[in-house]
Amino acid sequence: MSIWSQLGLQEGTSVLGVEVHGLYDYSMFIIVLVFSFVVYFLLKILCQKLTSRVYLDSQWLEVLWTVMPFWLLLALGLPSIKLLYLMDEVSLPEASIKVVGHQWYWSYEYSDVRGSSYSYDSYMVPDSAMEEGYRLLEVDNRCVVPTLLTIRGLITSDDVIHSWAIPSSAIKADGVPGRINQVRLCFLRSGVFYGQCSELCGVNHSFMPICVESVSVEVYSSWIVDSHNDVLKGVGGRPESWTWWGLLVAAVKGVGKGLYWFGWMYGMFLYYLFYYSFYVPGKFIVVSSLGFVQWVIWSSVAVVDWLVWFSDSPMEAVWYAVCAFAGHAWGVVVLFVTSPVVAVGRVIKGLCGVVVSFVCFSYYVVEAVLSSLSSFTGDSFQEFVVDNVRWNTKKFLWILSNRYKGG
Ligand SMILES: [Cu+2]
Repeated sequence: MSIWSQLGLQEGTSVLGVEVHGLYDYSMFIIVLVFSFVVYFLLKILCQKLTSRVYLDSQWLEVLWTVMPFWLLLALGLPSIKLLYLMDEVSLPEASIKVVGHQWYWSYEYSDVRGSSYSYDSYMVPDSAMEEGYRLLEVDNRCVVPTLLTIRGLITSDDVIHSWAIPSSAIKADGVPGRINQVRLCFLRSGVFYGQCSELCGVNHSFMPICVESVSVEVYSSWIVDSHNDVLKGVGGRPESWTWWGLLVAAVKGVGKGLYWFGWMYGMFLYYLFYYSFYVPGKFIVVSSLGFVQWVIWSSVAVVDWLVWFSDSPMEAVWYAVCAFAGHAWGVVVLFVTSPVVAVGRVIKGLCGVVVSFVCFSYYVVEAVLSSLSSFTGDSFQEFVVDNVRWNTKKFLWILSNRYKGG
């Protein structure tokens, strides 16, 4: 959360939070640079003795102050757009949490584990009941999420438009009645993270804070299964209602499905492996080298032929070579004179080839610069996140399956 006299953003608590923090620092660097530049010249102009009052125009200066801002704006805009699109990406979540905004409290619903629906309301703790925690930010029931596990947040509203926001993890999504917005909840560490409703929703808009508690996967899975068990017991159901026969059928079905998917994935893997490792490069090499090899062979034969001739009768061979070159040059002139359309067509074709290669090359360079620009986190950090999310996912599914068995 923010503290008094804090400059800059809160420390990131999700990958996107860290990325947004990086983007902020990066943008501030450019902005401060531009600002200092402008202030320097402003002062310089104010303090000078009008030595340039007859300076009328300068082409290169015009070009410079058009091109430089263009590149600066591109450097600011492109990484920002890339992050904006990444924010909408919810990749393969393990579970969903439904967040519903009300006037003026939030409610959280966990309904994709055990087939039951476990939900509760989250009200702000009023000053009179406050014992510890932060004023106007603490709630009676926090939204519980697992650490380093991908969870999907589904955000909607029951009455007017609200907005569910956690600044430190770069989450902000409007809760619109009749619509569902989704965000990715993947916190980097355990802790309590605060936010506030960010869409004016009525008189108590300032008093419906968001408080997320991120706990380890073990704690989360036990908590969610226990809560669902309580719900199921409450409605008279048996939480561990399973039979050996049902388990056997499910196991056979599961194994069948697994085999099918495994076979399919393996088939696709082999197909793409072959296609991209052998077929595409092979085709490229054969097609591109065939013409070249042909040209090299014919040219070598012609050169050797000519050398043999040269050793026999040098004058004749040299005279022939000169005539051949002159003939070629004459041929080009004749082509331009007799059929100018064909000649111009060939020239345009050649020029188009050059332009296309240049555009492709520039595109790849820009692409490389972009991908290096828009990531403000290092490789080791990304590896850490990916490894931990993968490990936590396994752990989560393993704990859940054990609990389903009634263990
Ligand atoms: Cu609000």
